Amino acid sequence: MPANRQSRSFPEGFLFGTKTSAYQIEGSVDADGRGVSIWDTYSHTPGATRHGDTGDVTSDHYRHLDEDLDLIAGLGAPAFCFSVAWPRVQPLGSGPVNQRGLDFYRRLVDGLLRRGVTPVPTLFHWDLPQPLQDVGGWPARDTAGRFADYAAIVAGALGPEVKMWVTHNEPWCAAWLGYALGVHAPGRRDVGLAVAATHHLLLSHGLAVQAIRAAVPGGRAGIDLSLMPTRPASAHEDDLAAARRADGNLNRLFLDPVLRGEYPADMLAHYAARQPGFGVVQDGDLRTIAEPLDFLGVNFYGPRTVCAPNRMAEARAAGYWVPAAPPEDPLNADLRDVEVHRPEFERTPMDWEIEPAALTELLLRVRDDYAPPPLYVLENGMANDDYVAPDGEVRDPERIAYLRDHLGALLDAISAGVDVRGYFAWSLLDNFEWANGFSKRFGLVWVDYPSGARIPKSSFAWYRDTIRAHALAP
Ligand code: GCO
Repeated sequence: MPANRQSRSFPEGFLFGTKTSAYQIEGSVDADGRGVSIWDTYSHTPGATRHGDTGDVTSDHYRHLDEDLDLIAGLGAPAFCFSVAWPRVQPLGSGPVNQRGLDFYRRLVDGLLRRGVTPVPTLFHWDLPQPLQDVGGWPARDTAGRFADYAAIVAGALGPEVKMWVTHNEPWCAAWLGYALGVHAPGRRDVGLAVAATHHLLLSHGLAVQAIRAAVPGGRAGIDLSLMPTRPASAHEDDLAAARRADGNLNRLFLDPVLRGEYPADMLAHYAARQPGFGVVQDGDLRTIAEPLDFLGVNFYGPRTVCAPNRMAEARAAGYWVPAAPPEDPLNADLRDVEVHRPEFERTPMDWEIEPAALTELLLRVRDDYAPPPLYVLENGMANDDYVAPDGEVRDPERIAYLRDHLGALLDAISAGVDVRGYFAWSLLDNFEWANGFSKRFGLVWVDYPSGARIPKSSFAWYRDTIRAHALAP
C-alpha cells in the first residue's frame, strides 16, 4: 500500500452505506403472514448450522425497526441496502400477495426517506419460498418466471420513490453453496443442479431488470456479485490451470453472461457432461441475462489462492498453509483446486485472508475485462472476535483497520480511473451468519441477542466520522 500521509477525499456524490439482509436480521418468521423459506427449513435441520442456530429471532430487526432506523440516521450514511424477504411478500412464492408483508417494507422505506436516507432494496438474498423449492427451486426454470412476478410486485409497491434496485445478492452463493457444496439452503450436493441454478438465477435477474424498469420510472437496476481474485500458488502450469478454473467458477461464470451475454467457453466445456447443467439454456436467455445494467455491485472480502491437487506437497514446501488432503466436496473435487493460505497475510475469524490491494486489483480487472457500468462495492467488512468490555464499550480496532485499508484500496482504484460510485459496509448489525450461526459478528453495531439491545462499536463512530469528512483520515 502506498503510504498516505494526507487525508484522501472521496469523489463528490460518492455514496456511503451499510447493508443487511432479511433472513439474517429480521426474525419474526411467523409474523404477519410470512411464509416459510428454504432457510427456515435448512436452519432447523439438525447439524446444518453451528450450534443449531436459526434466524427465528436473530437481531430482531422486525420489531426494532424504529430503533434501527434511528441508528442508520445516526451513522449518517446516505444510503441503506436491505433485502426483501420473498416469503413475506408472497408466502407461497407465487400467487397471492401478503399485504402485511409489503407493509413492513413500506414502513422501512418511508422511515429511511423521512430520515434522508436512500433505500437500496435487494430482491433476493437467498430466502427462497419453500413451496418453490418443493417444485425444484432454482434448478427449475419456472422459478425464474416466479421471481419476475415477485420483482414486479415489489417494484410496483415500493416505487416510485425507490430508484436504485439490486436484483440478486451473490448468486454464486445461492447456486454453489446451496446446490453443490450443500452448506447453505437447500443443502443439495449436485454440481449439475448448481449449474442449472446458476442459469436460472441469472435468467431471473434479467427478467427482474425488465420488471423494475417497467414499474419504476427512472429506476436503476443492477446485480450484486461476490468476486475474488484467484491466484495460483506457483507458476507451475497445473497451479495456473487450477486458479483459472477457480476464477471461471467464482467470477467469470457470472461476469461473462451478465456483461457479455455468453458463458465462458472453458466453463461450458468443464460442465458439459453435467445434468441438467447447461442443458437448461434456451435460445434468447443470454440476451435477457445481458440486459444492460445501470450499475454493477461488487462484494469483496478477500482473494483466494489455490494449488492443483497434485501440487500440495510443493505448496507446503513453499510455506503455504495447505490442508491435509484434497477437498472431497463436490465443488472443489470437481474443479480440482485446493485452497491454500499464504502465511504472510493475516486472516479474519472466517479464515479469509486480508489483502486490501486485492480489491484494487479486482476493480481494475473488472474495468479492463468487461467495460462495466458504474461500480459500487456493495459489501465489504470483517467478522471479528468482538466483546463487550467491562465498561460497556465494544472496541473493534481490527475492523476499523480493515475498513480503512479497503477504502484506501478503493480510492486507489478510483485514482487509476475506475468508476466506483459507492461503498457499503457489511454490516449494520451483528446477525445470523448463515451456517456459522451467531458465532461470527460482522456488525458495526453489537447486538445482545438475548435482550435485543444494540451497542454501536468503535467502528460505527469511525465510519460515521469518515462519512462526515467524506475523506479518509491520514
Ligand atoms: C453475502 C452475504 C452476507 C454475509 C457476508 C459475510 O452476501 O455473502 O451477503 O449475507 O453475511 O458476506 O459472510
